[in-house]
Amino acid sequence: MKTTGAAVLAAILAGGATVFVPRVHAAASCESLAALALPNATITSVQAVAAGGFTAPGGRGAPPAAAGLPAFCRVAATLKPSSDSDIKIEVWLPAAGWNGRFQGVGNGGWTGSINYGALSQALRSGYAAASTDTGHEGGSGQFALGHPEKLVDFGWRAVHEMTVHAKKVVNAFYGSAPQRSYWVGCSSGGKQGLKEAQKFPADYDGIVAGAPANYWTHLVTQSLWVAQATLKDPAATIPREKYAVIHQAALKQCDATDGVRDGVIEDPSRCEFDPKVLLCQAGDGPSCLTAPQVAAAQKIYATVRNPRTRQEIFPGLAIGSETGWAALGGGPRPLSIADDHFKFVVFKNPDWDFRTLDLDKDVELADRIDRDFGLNANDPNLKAFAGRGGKILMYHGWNDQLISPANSINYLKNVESALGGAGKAAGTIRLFMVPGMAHCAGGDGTASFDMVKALEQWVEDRRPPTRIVASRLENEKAVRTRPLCPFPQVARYSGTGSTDDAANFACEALALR
Ligand SMILES: [Ca+2]
Repeated sequence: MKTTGAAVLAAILAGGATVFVPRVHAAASCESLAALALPNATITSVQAVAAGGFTAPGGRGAPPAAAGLPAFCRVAATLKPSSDSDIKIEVWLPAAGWNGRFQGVGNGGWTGSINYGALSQALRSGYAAASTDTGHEGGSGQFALGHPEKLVDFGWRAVHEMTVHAKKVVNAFYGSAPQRSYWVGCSSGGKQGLKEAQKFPADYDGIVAGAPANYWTHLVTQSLWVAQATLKDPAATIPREKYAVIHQAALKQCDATDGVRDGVIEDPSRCEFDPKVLLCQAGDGPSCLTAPQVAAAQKIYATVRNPRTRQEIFPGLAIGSETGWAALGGGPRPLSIADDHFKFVVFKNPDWDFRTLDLDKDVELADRIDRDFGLNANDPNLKAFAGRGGKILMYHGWNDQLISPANSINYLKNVESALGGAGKAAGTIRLFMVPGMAHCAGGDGTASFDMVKALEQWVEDRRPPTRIVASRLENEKAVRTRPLCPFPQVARYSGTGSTDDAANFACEALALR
């Protein structure tokens, strides 16, 4: 591959424009990147991958998203910003048709692996892209035991280091730096994106942060609060067969309040539902809840508070999320992501028992310890990022079964206060709630949408997203479309035409309840 710098120059001259014209071909050969010198980093392999030729390492095969990928240059490196660091990264560079942009992609849970699915998606759209395992292997939090530097890597350092090094690799390959850089992630990936905006505002021009796990210490507390509510006393355990019963009762109460009876609650915060309506008249039964089960359900919806100060720790799951309750409350063990944090980070004791979690002193301890590691990404001060013109597009499914959607609303409101009000903040950060969507994907709503495109239009064309059309796919066919609206707006049906067509809905701000 040879540079076509002359062709690029000719294109610019012919158009007389100052707009970016991406290079179609690389400036350097893929193989030559092996000799690239990066500080505190070793390039471990470079490989010119032919179209359709990608296979993931370790015999894991390629993820479905990687089928039929175009040709690319695959660079793997190990980064060591501390003596105990062992951060793996991969940078994927389209061999042709680079769109001039860089995309960092996020992970889930405790991370611990390169996200090949997300890399594939980015590559297919023409991006140079990078992913990191954040410095350890596997999805458990056990790596943190005795490895404080690895915990820092997981907390924030791996993503930042990856970003800095990946941009150098991009520059070396194409002979020009990326014109724009974007972060795309959900769950832990959403947290990683927000951390970048807070701590390294120059790393990205735009960030897609889905269902962010950004108030990590309090999120894991709420997860264990649900486990305590449902698993501590076997009588309080809600049998999984009853989730659908509770869900139907919630829908009966709240579905039609948005004007459309469609099995989806547009804004659960505008409806009240008390599972007490399901209390068994006598004994137990498949379509009712015993008194201890009612109490457990009430706790799942409840805002978790410090029992002494009554201060909010973390909001509860939303009305509508019931069919996903097994994730936090189905047992027999609590969610391991949450359990691991207290076992390996807070108490450094693999035998620690979640039943003993103290919502006052243990949460305070978790917060104090986190000051050294920075797993939390809830700093609302985005002034530096906003000052550079950076944009954040957040989204969160209302039926999220793992991370309360109200946490994203809380973070948005905190940023609005820090940036001088909702009006000013809307120039930097917008949140799109997704009715019916579960954690990052799936569920009963319209969970298929293109946040990256909406973000690019905002960053590059100065067109802020006011409405993002989402689809519900069945057998890869759209059976319903709906607009997603910038919070606090909701989609309102016009009253005529199909309720499966987004054209018959408008984003409106309703009076606060
Ligand atoms: Ca509805």
